Amino acid sequence: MAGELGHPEIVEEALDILIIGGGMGACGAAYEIGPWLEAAKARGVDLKVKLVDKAAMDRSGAVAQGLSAINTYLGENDPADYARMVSNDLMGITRDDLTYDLGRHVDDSVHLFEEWGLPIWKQPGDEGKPLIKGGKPVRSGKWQIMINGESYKWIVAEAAKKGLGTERIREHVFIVKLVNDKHDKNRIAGAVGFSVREHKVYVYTCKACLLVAGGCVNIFRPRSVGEGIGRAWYPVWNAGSTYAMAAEAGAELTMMENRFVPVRFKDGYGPVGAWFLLFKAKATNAYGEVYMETNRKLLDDFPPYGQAKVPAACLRNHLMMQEIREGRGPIYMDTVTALGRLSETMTPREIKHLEAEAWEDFLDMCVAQAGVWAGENIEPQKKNSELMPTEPYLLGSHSGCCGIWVSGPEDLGAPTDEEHPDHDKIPDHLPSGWSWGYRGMTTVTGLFTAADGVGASGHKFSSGSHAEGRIAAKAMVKFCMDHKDHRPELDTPVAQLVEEIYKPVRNYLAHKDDTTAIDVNPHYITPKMLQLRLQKIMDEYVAGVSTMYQTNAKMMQVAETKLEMLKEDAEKMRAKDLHELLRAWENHHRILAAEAHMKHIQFREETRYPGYYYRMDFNFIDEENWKCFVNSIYDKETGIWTCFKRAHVDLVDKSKLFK
Ligand code: SFD
Ligand code: AMP
Repeated sequence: MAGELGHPEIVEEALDILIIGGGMGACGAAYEIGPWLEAAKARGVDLKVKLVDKAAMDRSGAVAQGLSAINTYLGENDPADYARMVSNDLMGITRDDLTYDLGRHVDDSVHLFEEWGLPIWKQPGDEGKPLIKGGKPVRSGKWQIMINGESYKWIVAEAAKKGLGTERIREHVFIVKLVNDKHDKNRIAGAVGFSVREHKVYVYTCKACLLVAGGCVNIFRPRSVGEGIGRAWYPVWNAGSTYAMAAEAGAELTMMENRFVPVRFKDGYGPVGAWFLLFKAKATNAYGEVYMETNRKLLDDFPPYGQAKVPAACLRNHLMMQEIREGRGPIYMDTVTALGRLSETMTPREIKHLEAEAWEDFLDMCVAQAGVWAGENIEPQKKNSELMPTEPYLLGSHSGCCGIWVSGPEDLGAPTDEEHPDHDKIPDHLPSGWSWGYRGMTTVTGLFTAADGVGASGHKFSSGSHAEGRIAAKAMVKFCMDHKDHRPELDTPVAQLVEEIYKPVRNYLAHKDDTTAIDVNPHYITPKMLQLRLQKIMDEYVAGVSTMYQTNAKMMQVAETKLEMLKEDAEKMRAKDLHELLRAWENHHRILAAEAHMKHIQFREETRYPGYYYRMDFNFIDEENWKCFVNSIYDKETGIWTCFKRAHVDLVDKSKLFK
């Protein structure tokens, strides 16, 4: 019967624009798109839009718990300097066109957040004065500003809902796959998904689609075990949907070898930025030695990036990991010295306030860490806390740059100024293959992305993700106007799509009575077991925590075979209810994202990111052969990944970065 497990109701909807996700990128798009839709309407084109989120927008995505800082606010800084910083932190291989473009737009989103009610810390004397009116923010670092951000996502989602209208939003629907066009396999025609609350399958057709479903978490075995297993740094519900669905649709991915291994407060995954930047704390080995000083000479092994005035995050990790490898752990954040020094000139009342800020940093964005402090009797002014490099994460908006290759802005090119060392070598337009008309469009016609989806950039964080969603929304409306007579047609019959989605349910219903123990069955595997298997493979062979982030070609050969077998077994995943159906499809997405990661690491024969991963058979940076993008295309029919190089060009002079 329709509406029961195994008999979903089918809901079909014809749209012009589909937004997949409800996070920072999607909220940016939802807010921005309104006026452009009005402009289109004024020209006689009434565009139908829908936003679909697997969760509830008020608390979905990476900002769910809130944040205590906005890490990208330029203010007085120059966007070219921002592009330089991003390039430096990501070891020289980023797209200056994308980062510069983001840098010149991001502040507008921050000004909106403040207008919508987000409290942004101000310098003494400027309290209550908005940024836009010249209020000076409390900067933790050159690019970061402090906020009272527990309700950050609520505030941003409210504006998005108001902008788009709740009738154009559907929550609790997980998108499983994109569908290409019947008449053009390199064009998007729609997407399919299912409700995680009701037995309903949704089939959308669209001319343009914004795929902003975040990054990828839980492909590696996490450090948390047993009762803490759900604990991770990036949100566990970001399951690689962006990368997997784009790859299956035929989009070119870029820099999927990149990962982020954040250093975090141990066990709770609490943020370190405020401690390093605002409180000026230092990290030490077990003997109180500051490894950033004692191990500084190790930076010389990785020219030219080791000579940067600010060493990249992966290189900072590298110096820390040396201590762990050589047996001088645990690593500590020296909170005692930092707070002690700050409080030297303070009144007791001011000291109490400072201590409260230390707690608030966690309470605003990582409550679990405050729980660890409380549970372990840690008062940061009296006792230092352990730090630990975590398991790897795939993302394109935080301190990582994996993602999808997109079209850059049309109005930017290489600098023509005579002082640029390469001014006579670079054409005054973007390098070939960097821009094809619609900012944020992937190599699949009509498929756009933003935020964690856009590769080869990074350091956008929450504010930049929002801004990039806004940029994409505008480009999508333009695309729809330019293609207003196009009629998308799905390349697969709806009944077949529904059967594909419900396969895990069919596996369960067909075989559930073969055993008495529901989780043990010769014909199916539970999503949980399959996920554990994926994590074990990635952890042990593709540079997870158990090998201290080391791998080589031979290990990846093993991983390749094991992943192939895992993919075969994934077809046998069971779903005994909608929750497991969600988990099953998240796993499919995770496996593809993991496979892309592995294939790219395999292809890049160097160690571009020491401290994130080490190719022990090529344990050096090879500027001559590998200062280039590694891109890939996946063929969903054959299951074959093709990796290739794309030339890298610096559009902004990077010499200022080095000593
Ligand atoms: O401390 C589907 N981030 C920080 N940014 C800052 O500005 N300051 C900070 O302080 C930050 N830090 C931080 C951050 C994130 C996290 C988790 C922690 C700490 C603990 C980074 C930003 O949050 C991040 O850059 C942006 O949120 C990225 O935006 P976006 O849009 O790419 O992803 P999202 O917000 O996670 O949203 C994803 C959405 O997709 C939905 N979704 N919907 C339908 N179908 C599917 N298949 C789907 N799969 C996913 C999700 O529900 C969600 O709505 S700190 O470390 O530096
Ligand atoms: P995190 O809490 O590690 O996510 O960092 C928040 C922000 O601070 C990001 O913009 C980081 O790049 C930056 N950051 C963190 N630690 C350092 C550090 N030791 N030196 C410079 N920047 C840092």
